[in-house]
Amino acid sequence: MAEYKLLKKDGNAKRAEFHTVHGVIQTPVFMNVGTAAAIKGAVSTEDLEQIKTQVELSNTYHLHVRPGDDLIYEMGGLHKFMSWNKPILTDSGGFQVFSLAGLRKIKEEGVYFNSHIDGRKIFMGPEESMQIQSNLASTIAMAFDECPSSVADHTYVQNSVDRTTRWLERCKTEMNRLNGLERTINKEQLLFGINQGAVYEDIRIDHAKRISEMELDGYAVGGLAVGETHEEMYHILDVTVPHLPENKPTYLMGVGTPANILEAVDRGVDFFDCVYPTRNGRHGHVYTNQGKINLFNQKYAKDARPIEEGCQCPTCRRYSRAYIRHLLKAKEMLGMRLTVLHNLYFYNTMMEEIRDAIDAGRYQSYKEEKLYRMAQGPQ
Ligand code: PRF
Ligand code: ZN
Repeated sequence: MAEYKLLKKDGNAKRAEFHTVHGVIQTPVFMNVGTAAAIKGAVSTEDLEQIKTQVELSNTYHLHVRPGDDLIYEMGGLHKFMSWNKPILTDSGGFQVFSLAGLRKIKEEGVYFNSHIDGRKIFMGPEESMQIQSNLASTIAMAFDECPSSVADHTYVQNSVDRTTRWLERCKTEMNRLNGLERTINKEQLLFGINQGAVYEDIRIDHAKRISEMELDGYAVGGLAVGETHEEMYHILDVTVPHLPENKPTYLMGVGTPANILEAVDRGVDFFDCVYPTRNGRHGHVYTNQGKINLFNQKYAKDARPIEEGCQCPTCRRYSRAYIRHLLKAKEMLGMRLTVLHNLYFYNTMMEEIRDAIDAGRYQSYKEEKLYRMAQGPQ
């Protein structure tokens, strides 16, 4: 059984340790996204150990389509397959099916859709998602949910969330069954439920209360950062998080910018994931304490400074903005690798600062200063 030890609260910000079979996660934590069991940008598992990564995140849907979860099961599970022995969280496929797959049909039993790789017809429901995640043998499996559009009407969202709740019950039953099977690689696989409800307070709160009674290992807030404003997102967190169990991890899915993370921590969230640091890095956008800079900009052509003065990441300890800019422009793979390593290190280091600030009971002043500095703009 996993154990969530709440070490300290500073306002609503939580500082905790989450003990799993694959080691202890210090929270608040940013999980590094490796959709298809690889961090995009030629970042290796060895690299992850250099840039303070605590949790790697992969996707059920992508790995099911290619190379197949049965193949990964035969190879001994995702940890062995990618040679990473720390915690792995797998997203359930629900969200990826809705955002990626072509033609799809949502039914009570699950979702029918076409693969984004070869167009073949696939069915995924709560049981299938749990079976795939059990084959992958991740540390934490996510419940199979529907993420309704941020502009869906109240009736649609209410019906969708009711179905997501029924799916969650099926996920829990199936996960318990799978964890009891002899063939299962990780018999202590954990299950996080997902709160939905778009921007409707009443649906969010009611759903949070319902899933809180289900004794899950953690609780995610899904369906945010999908088109609503930042203020709407913060408001939904303000009203929803207080109805989720304080003595369990709270995970805000797919969020976000450094500012989003600072605000969400202040509202009690302690797990995050987002493609921004990797995606932005691949496009030459790198984070500094004075905000993001674009290395394609001509003004960095002869800039001998590292991306961030004093940064201890493998990139900044050795390479200049000018060199990385050249690599990116020449489309050398090394360029993306160096920017992604810096960006992930930046996020992981910010999370470390956040934890230190909560420990010291100075989260408010840390947050305000960090937000102020990042808003100053680059030098
Ligand atoms: N559900 C799942 N994964 C997700 C989301 C969701 O709502 C989001 C929304 N930001 C990101 N990833 N299962
Ligand atoms: Zn750096």
